[in-house]
Amino acid sequence: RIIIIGANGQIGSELAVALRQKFGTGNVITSDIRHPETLKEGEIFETINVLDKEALKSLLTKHQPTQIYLLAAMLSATGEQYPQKAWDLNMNGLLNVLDLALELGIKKIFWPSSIAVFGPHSPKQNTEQYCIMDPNSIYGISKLAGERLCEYYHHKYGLDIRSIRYPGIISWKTAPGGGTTDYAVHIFFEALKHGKYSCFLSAGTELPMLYMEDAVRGTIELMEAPSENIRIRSSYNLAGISFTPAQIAEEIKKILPNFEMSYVENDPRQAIADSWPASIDDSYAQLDWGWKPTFDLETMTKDMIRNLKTN
Ligand code: VAH
Repeated sequence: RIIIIGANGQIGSELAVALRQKFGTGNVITSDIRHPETLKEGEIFETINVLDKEALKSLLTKHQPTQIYLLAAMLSATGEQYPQKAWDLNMNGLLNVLDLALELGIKKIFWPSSIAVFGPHSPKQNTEQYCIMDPNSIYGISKLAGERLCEYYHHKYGLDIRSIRYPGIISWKTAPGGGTTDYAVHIFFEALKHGKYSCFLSAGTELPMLYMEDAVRGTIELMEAPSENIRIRSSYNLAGISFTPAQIAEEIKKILPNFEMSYVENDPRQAIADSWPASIDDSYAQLDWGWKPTFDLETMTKDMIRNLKTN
């Protein structure tokens, strides 16, 4: 039995689909702070605020999950508008889950970190698993602190918690909320709706990205791997596709020749993006649990446009 906390979000909503397919709809409980608009036959949803530890304890006691996926968090751009709230949600939400998992004997936990844990002095290209990490966004700081907590709870209490440093995730089903990499999702919606997009990052801003299908598959592969193979108990680097706004615009133009791309200067998200790596070295994930991406920029672009046109 699995519970997903933060199931309405960009990643949570698609993990819910994949986990229901894998384990059966009745074995996956989705939860978030607000009830979703639609629920299909047999789907279980619980409204929960991950900061309300008592409510969370009764929810976990009621459903007795063997796995928790904690996807509730405030992302980088919104975090810079409400730093105290971002720290509170990202840190105390995680602490509540870690402590309750210990108290209730819940075996396995997934918690997402991010390439946002790297900062201005981290290597920019092929950023290694272990290197200088000086994040300067509150989101990145909370994710770095969260990684340290996860590793600590594993070594001190034997908690089987697993984590991935997600790149920017690109998907068409649920729009992301408040991220710096969201341009790479918005561009597709705008290209199809208006034939043009005004990008809030500069043309040459290269960032590590990952298509949602690869992200969901990789997450479940990590969670299914034998515990003894998992050497990294902070969070695994994971690489997908690195590209710039100019490169993805060119790829879209191959399918929509009239698409027009323009750029907005001085958006606050530019400084966040400039502090992050351009590409990631994910050799530990490849070695420990056989990770490899399947989508490249061309196949992702085709798949995004095909799905947005038909859904
Ligand atoms: C964000 N999409 O932009 C998230 C992610 C690496 C980026 O953490 O904040």
